Amino acid sequence: MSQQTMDVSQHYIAGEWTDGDGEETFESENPATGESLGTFRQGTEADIDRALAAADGAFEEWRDLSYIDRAEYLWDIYHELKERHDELGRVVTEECGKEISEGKADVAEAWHMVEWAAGNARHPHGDVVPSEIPAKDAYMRRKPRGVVGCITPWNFPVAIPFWHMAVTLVEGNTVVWKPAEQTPRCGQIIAEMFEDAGIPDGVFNMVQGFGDAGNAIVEDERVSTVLFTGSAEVGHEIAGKVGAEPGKLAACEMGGKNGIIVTEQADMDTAVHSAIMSSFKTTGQRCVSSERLIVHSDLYDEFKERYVELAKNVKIGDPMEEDTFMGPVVDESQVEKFHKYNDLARKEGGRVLVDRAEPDPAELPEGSEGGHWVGPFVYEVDYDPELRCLQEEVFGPHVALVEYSGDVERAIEIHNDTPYGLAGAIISEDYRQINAFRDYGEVGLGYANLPCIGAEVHLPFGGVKKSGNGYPSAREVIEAVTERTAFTLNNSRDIEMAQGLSADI
Ligand code: UN1
Repeated sequence: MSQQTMDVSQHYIAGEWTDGDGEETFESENPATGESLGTFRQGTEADIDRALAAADGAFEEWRDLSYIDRAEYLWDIYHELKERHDELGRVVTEECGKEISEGKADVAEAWHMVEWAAGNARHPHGDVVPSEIPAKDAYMRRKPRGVVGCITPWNFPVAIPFWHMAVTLVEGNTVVWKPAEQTPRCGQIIAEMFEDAGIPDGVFNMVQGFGDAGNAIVEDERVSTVLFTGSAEVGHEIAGKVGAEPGKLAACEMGGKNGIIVTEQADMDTAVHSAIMSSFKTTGQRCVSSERLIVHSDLYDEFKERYVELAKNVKIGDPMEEDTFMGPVVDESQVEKFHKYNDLARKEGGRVLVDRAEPDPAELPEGSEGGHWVGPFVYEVDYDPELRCLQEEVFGPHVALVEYSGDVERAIEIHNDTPYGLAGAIISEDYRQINAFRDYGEVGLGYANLPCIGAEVHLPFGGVKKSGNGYPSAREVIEAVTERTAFTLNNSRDIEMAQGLSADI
């Protein structure tokens, strides 16, 4: 039965929609209004167990298909994502609150990833390696690892599931996926797409739910790789657990306290626009959003004036409207965290420049009383490595301006002074400064004269330091979901060995 006709949406396990084991349900909520978007079954450990058994059982047959046959299922989904671009973009916006151009971009990013993964099926999948011995062929081949557990966040509820799953499936693994509890409807629609594409039963399984369901995936011995994108707290816990089990892998991409350096050689328009985009798009809720702007004293006052002017005026409003710049944050816990960090910044000596933290209800859309609304909070603070407001991720439109003087090395030092290292940017017309940041900026994703958001899917996406261990995304995910076999073949009857080793007995 189609999921759309059910009162309570189900899990998709072993090619069937099922209520699962538990009695409990939860609601998906529109963060702009608080309205319910549907009721969903809450997955239990027993549901995860069944899903893993299905994935495990389906693995051998799926693995034995050709890459190209496996990719065919993904091509169907690619076309469906494209055809339903506007409609799905609206679903994304309705469920996670980001404004509509971003809702649609989320869907586009998903099909870009599917295109990359499915197209990759016709590319070489290994290396031919020279041998010391002329009669020997040597090469590296990839093999799927088995059952892959995917745990994805709400802020890219369509794109990130495909970052995890598209390459993973084309490589011949099977999947158990837990969508974010804030965006179960996107999870359900994606599961329907896999069903419509006719993917063999058990190859793709989706269980809705919370942390306990995610944990059941992480801890199960049938899972060979865990892919996680989300908070640092959960990611570090997963990495710790999985790391303790030999043979199992985790690739986790977590948050950041991302910074933008504006040097004395910056073009001011580029600086101001890059900073505004990086701090306020998605209402500051990208893992790559920038919460620190490190600006040279020569142009600090001018930058501050222009940035503050824009921050005071960006449109907070109905995320479904094309001219809205920022919508709500996803839920009340995000609102509380944001206010808590704004208070902390004040306590730590932050001088507030823009305080739209509680936006005027007059500027908000109808029904906003039930929603989760915040707005830009911008302050300047004297750099001090002890300040928590410069170290800890807020995940909201909370931005510190920090003035520096001296050379670019000083800016990079301030930039690197956080436990994180996901994304960062430098705004400068001087290639030497740019290259210094490229070489010494502690980031997985570096940008010059650009916002530090908006990575393309075929680039490696992941962080250094506490921002990640591994790349649960894009091109690099292949490393986490495949085994490498170094295979050598002797074309002669003589056994000749490497390093001059004799085979004489
Ligand atoms: C995230 O915020 O978790 O680079 C992912 C970007 C997007 C992905 C962001 N392509 O902004």
